[in-house]
Amino acid sequence: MKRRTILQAGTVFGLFAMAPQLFAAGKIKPGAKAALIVVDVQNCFLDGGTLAVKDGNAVIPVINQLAPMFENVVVTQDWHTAGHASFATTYTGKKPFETTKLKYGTQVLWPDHCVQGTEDAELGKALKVPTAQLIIRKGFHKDMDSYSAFEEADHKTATGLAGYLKARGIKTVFVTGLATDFCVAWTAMDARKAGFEAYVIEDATRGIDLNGSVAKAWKDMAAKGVKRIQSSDIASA
Ligand code: VGL
Ligand code: ZN
Repeated sequence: MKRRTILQAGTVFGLFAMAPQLFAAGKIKPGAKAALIVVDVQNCFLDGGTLAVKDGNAVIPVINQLAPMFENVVVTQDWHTAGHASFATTYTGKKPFETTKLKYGTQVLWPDHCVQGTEDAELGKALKVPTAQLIIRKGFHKDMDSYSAFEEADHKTATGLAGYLKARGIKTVFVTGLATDFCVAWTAMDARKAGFEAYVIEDATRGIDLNGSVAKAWKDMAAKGVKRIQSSDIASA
């Protein structure tokens, strides 16, 4: 009994010793080697948008509160061409939320959304992340989608985000935004693939949920070592 207590205490001590900057009164302190990634908080995914995510606007106050706790903030925008390969209207006889086979695999077909240069593709007006250092746009190749902020749907074409983060000495990413089951999940999992530690801040995300895709996304993310936390787990510097 006594021996066991000592072993457990040792393990906890070990955790603190390995990553002291990460733990402060049980909270995570992001620090200089962490980045907040704000995924696709654009009009298209907000109330009244072309692909509005249910309750999507609820992520905005949470992200606005988190952003000042991070030294590094990256924002993404879904940024499609007109007639994009992910739009149902590009194909005859296809409806939104059906799928088609493209060169790189199965593609869900969406309503036309987030077209480059339109009001629909602008960042949500209520989003306040003035300290963001990079806005990365994705999904701009007409024939290929890109849910992930790291690589496009062929799982080969890089967006450049991994290189940018690595060049800046960033080791950990905290992913927020829309939608949990598509761009947030793919971004978090590709962050792991690129060698980053990855957290998803659950209350700073909302999902589309096609046939249980939110539950599946959490399961897939856990399998890849993505950690699921709440905004209250983060401490300001
Ligand atoms: C997204 C569907 C299509 C997303 C983007 O941001 O999660 N979802 N394009
Ligand atoms: Zn899209």
